[in-house]
Amino acid sequence: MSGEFRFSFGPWNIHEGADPFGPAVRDSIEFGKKLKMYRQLGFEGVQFHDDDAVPGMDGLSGEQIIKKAKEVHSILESEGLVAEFVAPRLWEDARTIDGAYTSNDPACREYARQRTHRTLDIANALDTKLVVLWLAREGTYLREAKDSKVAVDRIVEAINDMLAYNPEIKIAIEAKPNEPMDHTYIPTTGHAIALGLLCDDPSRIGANIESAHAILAGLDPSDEMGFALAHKKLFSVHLNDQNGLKFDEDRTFGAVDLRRAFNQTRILDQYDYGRGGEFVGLDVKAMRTQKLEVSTKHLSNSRTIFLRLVELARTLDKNKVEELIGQRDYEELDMLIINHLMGK
Ligand code: XUL
Ligand code: MN
Repeated sequence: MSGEFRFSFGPWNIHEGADPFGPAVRDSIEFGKKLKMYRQLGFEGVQFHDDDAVPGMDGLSGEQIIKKAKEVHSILESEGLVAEFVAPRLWEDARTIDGAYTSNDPACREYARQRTHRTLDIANALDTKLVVLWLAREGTYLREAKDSKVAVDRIVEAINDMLAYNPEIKIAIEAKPNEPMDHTYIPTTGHAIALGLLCDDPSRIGANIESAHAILAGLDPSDEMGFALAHKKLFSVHLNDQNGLKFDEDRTFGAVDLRRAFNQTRILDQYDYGRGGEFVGLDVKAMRTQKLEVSTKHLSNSRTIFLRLVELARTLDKNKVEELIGQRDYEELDMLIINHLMGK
């Protein structure tokens, strides 16, 4: 079964363990070394923030940025890897403190626009047509501080500008309800798809669904995926897990709630996710307690769990499921699923 899915992750998923309350606990692994780990871990797709590919890009000219991104593309080729997507990192610069596209300050919005153009140049140099938009600070801590109607208009304007800048790119919006903001303007997949309908070419706007983000919105990730699949909008996924409504934990896929993970693999497999070239993307972090030499297990374990759950989805007795649905015996259906997950 393995081999039907292509897997991806971003270099930030191998990290040093810093959190808001404490510094790094592991040494950094140099970018080139991380790329060498991809194939060994069973991955062929690399997800990028723009400055993962071109660090310090705000201090470089447009030409310098493209040159550096092309160098990264050559390294990818030599490692047998491809870039899945590039995402503008619009939440660290001082000019994005109050949001990027939705900032109240026109000079800050202009910075975001220019930075996004460079992101698209990088995507082009890395030979990917997919751009992910995690709209990190497009929200508020204080409802009265920004106008939510104007904010949506401004995000639409920014997306239209991207669509016009490169007529070939597709944009996957990664919805998240909170963190770093109290509330964001695009909290769920439904919001992302509806936002796309306001844009100049809705066919080029879809979603990147992260399991943890859906859970933080109080939703079931597999239902979010079903919604996107029904709209033909599931451009990518960020599989991981999450223990309740707290900070974004980015746990190993399936490590918290195996059944919830099973339902995600089941719907993805059932509706041929990946056949159109989509990657099974992971956005997982090693626990802070993990020692450096074993700090990539969360990635290979997530992949293994995904593939085992695909097998379980395929070996589930479908006739029995249909029969129990017909009888409306959902208690027995519940037991069937539990038994199946327990190997009984
Ligand atoms: C944030 C998050 C990001 C995006 C890419 O919660 O998931 O890493 O996936 O910008
Ligand atoms: Mn993510």
